[in-house]
Amino acid sequence: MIRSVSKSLGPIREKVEAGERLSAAEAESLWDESIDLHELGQLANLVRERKNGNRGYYNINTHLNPTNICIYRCTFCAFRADLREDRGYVMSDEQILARGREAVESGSTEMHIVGGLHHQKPYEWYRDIIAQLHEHCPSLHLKAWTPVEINWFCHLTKRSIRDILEELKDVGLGSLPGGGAEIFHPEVRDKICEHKADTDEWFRIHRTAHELGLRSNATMLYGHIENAYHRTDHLLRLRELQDETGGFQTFIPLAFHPENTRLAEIGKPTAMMSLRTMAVSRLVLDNFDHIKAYWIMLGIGTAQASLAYGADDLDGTVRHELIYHDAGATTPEILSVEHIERLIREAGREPIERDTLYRRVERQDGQWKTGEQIVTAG
Ligand code: V47
Repeated sequence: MIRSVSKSLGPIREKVEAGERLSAAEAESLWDESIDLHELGQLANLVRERKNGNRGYYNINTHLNPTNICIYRCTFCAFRADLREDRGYVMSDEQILARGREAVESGSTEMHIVGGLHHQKPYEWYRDIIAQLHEHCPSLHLKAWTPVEINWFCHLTKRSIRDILEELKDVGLGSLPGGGAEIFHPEVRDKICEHKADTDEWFRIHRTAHELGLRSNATMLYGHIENAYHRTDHLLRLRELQDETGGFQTFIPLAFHPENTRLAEIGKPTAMMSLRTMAVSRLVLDNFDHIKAYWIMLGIGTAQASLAYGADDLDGTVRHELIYHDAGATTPEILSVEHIERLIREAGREPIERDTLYRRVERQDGQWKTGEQIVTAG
């Protein structure tokens, strides 16, 4: 087969091998499709192995989306509903607690909680979801509410970010998930989600969370109307806050799923685009310990391949995911531990069950405990 001549990574390779940081121009150049994807992947893999050795992480987790009713109409979202729509729902306290108990019984160490901004629900409803779950299911780490919700709580209560986050932490909030980031650059953000928490607010909330000792994640929604410049800008903004606080744990590139959204005419990003995004993220975010390949939206095959293109984590077994499945994700709703471990082993990695804070989970006779912190180098 004749392949077109690809551009060499040249000086970028030398910099990465020497452990030096890439400039903005170098970072942007990595999106050029004439740069050989496999060479890029090899370089990302070097960083991945330097930081995380041969480990392939996963956790046992459950999702909870207490309501899909939302005041916002983000163009990429298939999950939201209006109050009067048949598909609109709000979970009762009993249903939420039943989910918590089911999570504990099924061995979950984490509950990932996000949802719509319901205009008739006060801040206290959202706060008490955390308080009640923490009271009745204290072993579950509650990774909950993105800056979009926190910003809404501040708006509802006229209280400061710090005040809200301190209270949520006191009642049981464990960390913040990475959602609501979408694309930070206003040229894109103003077109896809103009009303919700803006970029400065997103960063202010994560910075405050980190100052309060809460760890958090970050995401990037790619494969819609953004381009290489916007994606690079997104990664560089994250790298800057991470230099300042060190509070991010994981970066999760999220492949856009167009079905049932207002951007339905756009095709899904290809596997090649997803692998390139994984590799570029690993190379640019030199101060992030982990890059996650979220199998639910990547598809199982691409997620597994990502373990050789910079990613070190497959997220979890996952239960009750709605946001991507409403947008046409065809992945299963849950993977068994055996299945996820097999995927990691087949990729040549050693499966490690971790908790949300990347501590090794040890299980015996139906019980689990967290062992030592897994040390990430570099
Ligand atoms: O912010 C919504 C994205 C995010 C679509 O922190 C869509 O461990 C693709 O943040 N197609 C929420 N993406 C999910 C999220 C997340 C997922 C997994 C792990 C973690 C973590 C966080 O989902 C939203 C938005 O960017 N999203 N609709 C869609 N149609």
